[in-house]
Amino acid sequence: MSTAKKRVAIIGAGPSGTSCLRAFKSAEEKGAEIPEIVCFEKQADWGGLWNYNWRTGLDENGNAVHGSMYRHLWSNGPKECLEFADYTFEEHFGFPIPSFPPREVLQDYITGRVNKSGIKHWVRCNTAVVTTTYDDATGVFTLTSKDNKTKEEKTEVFDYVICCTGHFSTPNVPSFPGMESFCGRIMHAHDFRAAEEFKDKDILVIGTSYSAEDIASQCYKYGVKSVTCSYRTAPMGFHWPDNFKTVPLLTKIDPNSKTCHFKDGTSAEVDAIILCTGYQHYFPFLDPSLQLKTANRLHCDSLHEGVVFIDNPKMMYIGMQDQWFTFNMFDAQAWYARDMILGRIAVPSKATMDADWQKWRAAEEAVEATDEANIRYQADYTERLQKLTDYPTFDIEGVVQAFLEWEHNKHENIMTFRDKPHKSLMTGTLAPVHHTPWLTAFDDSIESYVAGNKK
Ligand code: FAD
Ligand code: NA0
Repeated sequence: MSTAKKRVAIIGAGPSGTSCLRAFKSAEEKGAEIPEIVCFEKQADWGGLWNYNWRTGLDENGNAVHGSMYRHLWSNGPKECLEFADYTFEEHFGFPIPSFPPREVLQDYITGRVNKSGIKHWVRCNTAVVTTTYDDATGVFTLTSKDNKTKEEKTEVFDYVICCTGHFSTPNVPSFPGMESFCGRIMHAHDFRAAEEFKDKDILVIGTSYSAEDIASQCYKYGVKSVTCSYRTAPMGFHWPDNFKTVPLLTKIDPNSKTCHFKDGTSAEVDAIILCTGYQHYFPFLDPSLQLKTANRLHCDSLHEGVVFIDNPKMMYIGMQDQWFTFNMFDAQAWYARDMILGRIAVPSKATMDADWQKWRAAEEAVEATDEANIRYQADYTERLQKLTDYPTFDIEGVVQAFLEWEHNKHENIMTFRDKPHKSLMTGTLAPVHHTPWLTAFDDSIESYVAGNKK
């Protein structure tokens, strides 16, 4: 059956959305007839949260700022673990570059692949999806979007919707007794933009995952006086510099003061509290019956193969998992979603999807609480999907080994792991060592990072 007249809405043009665009373009380049694609992006350009925005709170149009990205961010994992199998860093830049690129370099890489395909006309920038409903009788979605510039709304009909809006945008903000009269600054990681404001300050970081780890490290790099790291479940376990201390959870703050008390009876005076307490999956632009409700986990609730919304298989989600694998996992998911839409993969019955979902949930729950076991679970998932489509095969076990090497380097020295080179699983090239150690490298520009490493 021809799919030429079908219409697919992709919501969001970040890494997940651009993976979908690339997947459809790749099928077209190989001679397939593809549906009409419309990708809605509420920001002024594509790139998702890699498209840095200095704003916090509301944007220039009065909408919640999407980005949680900060100015001096350098990749937390080796670029070799997220490299696209169909577009290598070496192909993009023309020569090998080091392993932990700053934000701007990764943005250039993500958008470079899709720019090359000439498909930007599929993307409507500055256009936010405001509502999406599904009609069982007609079997189509009605989607309303709003042009941020003209404020005009447009309602259209689509056969499929792929939600690619990310899930690190709407903060999870717990409250602790005494916050209301704390005499310093309280912020969530979502609003952190640069570490300079914390130079010579005493800060309290709550949380133990990537935001906590990296924001604490950034503040050290930019001259913080002290960092107190507070954990709920377990400490981060790194060898931190001497001006760090680790304490259990914050219990209360003395009234009208900067004195914070912790579960072990200790206290600290701090100038700022940075809540690195994660994010919520939040899709207010979808009818409640289409909304994914899940925690940040490896096997999301309600999604067949982590992609297809079981209650309505024409609704799909990309990139909703807790993430070790990122860009190449989004690709594997996008190729899978595309092939379901093109009819190359049959949509299983609801009973089959439910049974399958239970199986992978049981497997997820049986995963040992170690980084290696979690990485392997996501590696197996990515490999399973990748084998179902024509997405180029790559050495996924090699990626696992690179992650383990990276974990080892972090535990050896959390301030120097970014100075270590990793080997590309796509080209076999060992990355050059960056010209300046991360801790003393204050130029995050693409010129310094890329051209500065050209031999
Ligand atoms: P996003 O990048 O968030 O993109 C979603 C897009 O959807 C945005 O452009 C947004 O404007 C758009 N959108 C949202 N709502 C609407 C709407 N209603 N209508 C239209 N458009 C909409 N991963 C790594 O691999 N390495 C890293 O170093 C790394 N660092 C990170 C640092 C931070 C601070 C955060 C928060 C995450 C980081 N990640 C990192 C993980 C990150 O999730 C992925 O790299 C990636 O950005 C996810 O892509 P996405 O397209 O799913 O979501
Ligand atoms: P993230 O660190 O923002 O990474 C998102 C953390 O919050 C957990 O430690 C959890 O503790 C804690 N927490 C939640 N509620 C709490 C509460 N009420 N009290 C105390 N602690 C609480 O979020 P999560 O979800 O990983 O951790 C939540 C993404 O951002 C990651 O995918 C990462 O890739 C990305 N990121 C990357 C970088 C870089 O690349 C930097 C920042 C963020 P507990 O007790 O549940 O363990 C450099």
